[in-house]
Amino acid sequence: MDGGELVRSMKVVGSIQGWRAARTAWRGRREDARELPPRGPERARVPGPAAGAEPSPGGGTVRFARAELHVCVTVGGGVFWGWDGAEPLPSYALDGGPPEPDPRAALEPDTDGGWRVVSERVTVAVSRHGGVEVRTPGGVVLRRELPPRWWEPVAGGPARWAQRGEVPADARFFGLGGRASGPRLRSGTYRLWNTDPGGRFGPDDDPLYVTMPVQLVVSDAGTHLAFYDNTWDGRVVLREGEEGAGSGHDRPGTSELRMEGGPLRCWVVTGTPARVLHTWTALTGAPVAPPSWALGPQHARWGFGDEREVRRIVAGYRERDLPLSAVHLDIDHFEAHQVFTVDRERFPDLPGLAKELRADGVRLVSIVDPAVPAAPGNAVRASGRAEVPGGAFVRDARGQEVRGVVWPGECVYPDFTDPAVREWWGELYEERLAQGFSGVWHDMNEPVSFAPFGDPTLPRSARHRLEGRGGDHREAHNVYGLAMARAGFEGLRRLRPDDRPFLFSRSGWAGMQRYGGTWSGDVATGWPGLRASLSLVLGLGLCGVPYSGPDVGGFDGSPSPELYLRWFQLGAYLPLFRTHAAIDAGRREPWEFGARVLEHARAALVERERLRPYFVTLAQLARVTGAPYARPPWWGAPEDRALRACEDSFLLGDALLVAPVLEPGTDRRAVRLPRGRWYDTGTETAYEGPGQVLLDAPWSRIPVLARAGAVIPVRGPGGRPELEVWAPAPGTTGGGLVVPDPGDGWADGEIERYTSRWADDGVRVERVTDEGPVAPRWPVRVRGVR
Ligand code: NBV
Repeated sequence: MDGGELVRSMKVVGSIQGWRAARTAWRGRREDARELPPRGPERARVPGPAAGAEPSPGGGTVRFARAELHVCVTVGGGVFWGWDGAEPLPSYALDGGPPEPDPRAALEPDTDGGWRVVSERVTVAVSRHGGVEVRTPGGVVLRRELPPRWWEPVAGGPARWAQRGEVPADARFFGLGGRASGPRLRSGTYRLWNTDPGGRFGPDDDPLYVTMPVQLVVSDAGTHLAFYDNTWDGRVVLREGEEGAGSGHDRPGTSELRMEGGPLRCWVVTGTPARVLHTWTALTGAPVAPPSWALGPQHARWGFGDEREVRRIVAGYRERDLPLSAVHLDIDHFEAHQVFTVDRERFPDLPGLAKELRADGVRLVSIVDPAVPAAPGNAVRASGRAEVPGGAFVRDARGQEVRGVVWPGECVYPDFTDPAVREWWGELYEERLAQGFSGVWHDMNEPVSFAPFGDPTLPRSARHRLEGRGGDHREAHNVYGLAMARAGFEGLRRLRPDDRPFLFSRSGWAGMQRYGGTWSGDVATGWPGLRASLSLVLGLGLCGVPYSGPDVGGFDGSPSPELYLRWFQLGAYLPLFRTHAAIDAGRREPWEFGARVLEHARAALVERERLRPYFVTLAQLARVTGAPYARPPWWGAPEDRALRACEDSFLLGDALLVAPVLEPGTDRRAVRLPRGRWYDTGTETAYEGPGQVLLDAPWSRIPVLARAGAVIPVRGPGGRPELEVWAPAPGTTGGGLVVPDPGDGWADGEIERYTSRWADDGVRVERVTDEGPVAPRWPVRVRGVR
């Protein structure tokens, strides 16, 4: 079948699908109407006045007339509070149990009739009406939550609640998962409900696939992260504050969270951005480092068609001397779009193909969709019914398997919130491994069921096991992708205990970094889509998910050569560097856009490979520290307001400042520099920050600056590792951390610490050890010395 035929056949399938989708959407709506009747009259409640308090480790419980609040400061300096008996567990976000309470923190009466907990890193004050303030040790307020409000249905059922918080007038909001309009989240409403926007999305589309009730807030007073551990549907209304220009009439920034149900509990973590991310990933789990090959260039497309085309693409890279690390096969390699199958006509010998590509240094990655065809002959469905007690699939309140419509037609959905289902599903990856795949790419796991109207997902009344507690899709929806990632990750780890799994997932929630990364999803081809793809990577990184990247070139249509090139140049500096496109979109191979684009795309690919040891270092450091590889420019200087406003560049680790071109017709662009000396890596010209400089951005490269003193591990001539060292500014010193590749197993990388300084004979670089400074392990090349 050629591409045209494929698109046509998809349209025919589309019409049958359309009819089925309409039918399932109606059924879902009927089921919801029966099981989730309208809430009816509600009673509003506020905590009322404080009536007393009892201390407990790390804090205590304050009793109010109509509610109670438990506050606890933990050893890492994280603050937890929960209303009405809400405790840290159970939680899908936390990695194991919560940290221990800080033994030195205790609840004590405050001056105004309230209580407070004073600890080394943070003070929490509870007002006598149930407001909660988080202050720095110096007493500056970082966040003030007003007393919450609940609305309880008179006839029973989950209470809705709202909590309004205030932050300093100068504060800026980031995070909330992957948002296309950021990275700075402007005043507006952001929904917390993982959603496939359908087809493609631009900066105005919200919500998207990964939403999280995680806010990172940066202000002059300090940085904090607030996490409302609640998986239900909700909305966050953000309003940036205004400063009264010294008049003393500042209007604080506000964040109002309204949830449809679930516990009212919150974690707040304070400190520098680095400290905040460290504490956050200590709480929710270390980001698993992808194997080194997954830090190289990757090529995907929906609709390669057959193995000949895959070979043609790989040969195209090789013949043109373009590095390539992996090729991803989409749903078109399945038999009739059914997960865990192979279309043997088009891919007669997948293990053979995988072996052949592997010999060329190219891995195969497979898409995995959660929906399993409901057709009686489907082996996965039969096994899910037979092997999991009670069956593996989500059921409705009357015990019937819930059906949805996806690519293979009518489908059923594994209930990944059941440990037995996760275990069963994980075993299915054996088939993928046997086909020769080295990694997996989870798609459609919001989860999606095509719907001509309403929400394209499962009915809200669908039942889930929720680790044995039982509940419905209102609670399980947002963690469906997270739990699927856990199933895949743990399955792969059991099946190949010596290999670190490579997994990335379209949907997810707080904590997904424990199992892998994510990607942009179907970002619209166009300059706004290019900008949105940077916003997503930066926002997710601040929520603890450091490994992600866009569909380079955009998902749909055909980018102009210029747009493709600029996307490619940005992608080369992002953790997941992968071209991808829809089945009916134009080509995305670097040689399809003319000789000029090919030459510059090659330069970007070569530079990415040269920087591979640096990416390995960043992946290992992310695991240990939680710091994302790609960070907003204010990362090291959150007090610099001009940097806080800067959304068109990012820091790659500590050493590099990357300034992608995000607009057409550009050959120069302004770059805002953090303090200190920075070298344009293209010309080695030095610039002094803080401030703004205008730099050349010809088609051949985007501005990338190196921090003076930086020590960057790179692949030198002949592929040998070397240290690229950028001369410190006179009178200053520098340095950097290097983690040599520990391989694709579970060995922890050993962190090497280097210093750089001027000595009589030039720039001297030393490795710091317990025994004192020693010579670096790798050859050193000094740059930036004129
Ligand atoms: O599997 C097909 C596509 C995939 O190429 C894309 O990357 C995913 O985001 N998938 C969505 C399903 C089809 C969407 C129209």
